[in-house]
Amino acid sequence: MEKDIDSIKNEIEELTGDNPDSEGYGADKIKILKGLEPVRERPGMYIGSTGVTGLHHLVWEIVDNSVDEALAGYASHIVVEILPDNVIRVTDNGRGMPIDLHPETKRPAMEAIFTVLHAGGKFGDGAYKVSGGLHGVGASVVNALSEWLEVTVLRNGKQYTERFERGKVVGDLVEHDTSDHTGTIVTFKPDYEMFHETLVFDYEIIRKRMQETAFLNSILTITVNDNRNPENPVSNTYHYDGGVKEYVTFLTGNKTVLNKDIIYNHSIGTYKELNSEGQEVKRDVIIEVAMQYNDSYNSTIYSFVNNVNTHEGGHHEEGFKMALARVLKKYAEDNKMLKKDEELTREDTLEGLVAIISIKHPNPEFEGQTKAKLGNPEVRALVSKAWGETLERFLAENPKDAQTIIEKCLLSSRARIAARKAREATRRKSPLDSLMLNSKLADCRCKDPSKSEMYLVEGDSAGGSAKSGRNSNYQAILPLRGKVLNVQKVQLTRALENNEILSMIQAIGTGIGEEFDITKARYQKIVIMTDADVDGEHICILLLTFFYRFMRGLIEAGYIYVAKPPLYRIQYAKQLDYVYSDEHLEELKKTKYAGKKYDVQRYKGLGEMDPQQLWETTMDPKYRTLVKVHLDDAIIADQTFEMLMGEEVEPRKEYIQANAHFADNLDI
Ligand code: 28G
Repeated sequence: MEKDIDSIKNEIEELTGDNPDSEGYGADKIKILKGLEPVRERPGMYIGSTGVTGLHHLVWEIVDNSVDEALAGYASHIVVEILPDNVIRVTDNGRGMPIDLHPETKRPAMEAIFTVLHAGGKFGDGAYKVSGGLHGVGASVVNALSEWLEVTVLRNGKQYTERFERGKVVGDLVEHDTSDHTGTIVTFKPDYEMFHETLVFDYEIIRKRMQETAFLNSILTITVNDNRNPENPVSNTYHYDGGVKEYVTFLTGNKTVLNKDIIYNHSIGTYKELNSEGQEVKRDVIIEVAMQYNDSYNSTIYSFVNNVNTHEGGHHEEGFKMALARVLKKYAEDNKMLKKDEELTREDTLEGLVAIISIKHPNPEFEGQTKAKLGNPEVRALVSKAWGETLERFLAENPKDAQTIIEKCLLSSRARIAARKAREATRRKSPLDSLMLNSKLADCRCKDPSKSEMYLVEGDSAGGSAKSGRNSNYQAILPLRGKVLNVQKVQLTRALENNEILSMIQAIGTGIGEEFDITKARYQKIVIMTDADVDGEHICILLLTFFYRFMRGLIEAGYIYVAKPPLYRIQYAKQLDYVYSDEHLEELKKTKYAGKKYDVQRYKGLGEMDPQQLWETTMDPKYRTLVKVHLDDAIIADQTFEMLMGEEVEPRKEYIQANAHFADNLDI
């Protein structure tokens, strides 16, 4: 039942009252309306990637529609379920998508939402379309990338269902039951033709994101279920009356707080912009900020725009930091709290801080490497003004807290000055500059960073195989001794004293921390290659955490990769396949190797492969699978690292149990 573009446009006109071809249908509205072919041709353009991140984007896109319905005031509860076979079902108790039939085509209004691509479009003037994820392309993209998708609408006392396959209408809307409430249910199975890397949803990724969404929208209750294993169903329900304030409390954990009451602002700022007709109109920005100091030295600042995590910051975060530094500095000066020669810098005011900045903007611009940075300049002054006033008032009303906070900032300031002096004194002796390193790096011949790769390989024996198997023209190998680096036993700062980590920093060439310079990178591909067991996982987490904290630019530039070595080798006579997932192994047994006396070898570690095998499966650009590390992944690694290192035993136990498939030879 293919549709031509004109009939689609007619439907949109009918649905929204807008004519896509008319004069007034300008840049602020849906620009291009198309069928879904482009999505299947270039899925990455619409969901960022077809890897694990892209797979989960499908869930965010659907859930965001439920969140929009909740923010519009009609829904309060969302349920997200992973069903057997990695099918996703999302349910909300909103009004139910409109299903009235188009007078000419006689198709339900909801159908267009799932079959028409709103390419490059923005949503109606002034509305807070919480177009989520980093792409905000909606239900039609999910439909296009699903083997099948079913929508059930509860409305008018009835239940209606329509089914799609690979984005195409395959039947009519069927009325099949009564219902005493309203809502929408979307069920879909991602298409294996589109997602080659994995079709397996990660409950933790979904649970965390839904918990975050519940923190950011206090009206919502969100339930997350994993029903894939009938013997072990998992369920979590989140509702936070305190919203972002509760988020701050959650992130602070059991650290000692300096100000007992969380400092909080909830307000509306307005700015002017030109609408599609060129008239000046006022727009509202909803601002919510919550913050509390604790006695640690970390600063945890999370910012969001329309529920999208802006990892790369932007003008809302800048406005917050500006106000913080300005107001604290002025308070300290006015109250004569600074000794002579003392001053407070912005950095000093950030230590020991937990803050959430969440704004809702009708027209957000997302910039940066990962489109996770807010580019709207007007927001800076709005947040700075709102937060400055709140903070000023808090300090005036709570002089005891004010004094504790300023003293903490001064402590940071003194520590920073002392550290700088120490660094300057030892700089010449820094091991990074010296030749005393006994590096095991086997470098490549190529000196062009854009063509050079470095493999960080766990274990001496795998390192040896990698050195023999590699193409030494452009592949460098640095073996890392796993035992030394096991995250459970090593503090991150101690990693800096580790010879192999030092060799790695030296080999990469960019320097670390404040001295980091991406243009000095000697390789534009740095590949982490570890065993698929719990130690390998830990080393990978440590390295990602290390890069995230000390060499973040490498991640932002997209230079960091994780290699996926095969888990199995299946062989029958001269037929041979390397297999990278359990699902694929099962598939091969039922197809290609069915009825044959095949042999399956399970690789426990890289060390079990000979140089030739390692080259063929994991290093040869023709066959290897490399997963590019995104900032999100590194943030998750960083949090996991904190958890593994932290004092609480319970979450660590849970993590290890959740990763029990690695637990062949666990050493806790
Ligand atoms: C369960 C998974 C995902 C949704 C609704 C409800 C309405 C709706 C959705 O309307 C057209 C575009 C914006 C108004 C609106 C129902 C008005 C009256 C709705 C969802 C017209 C779409 N009755 N619930 N869309 N809108 N839930 N959950 O998708 O202007 S999508």
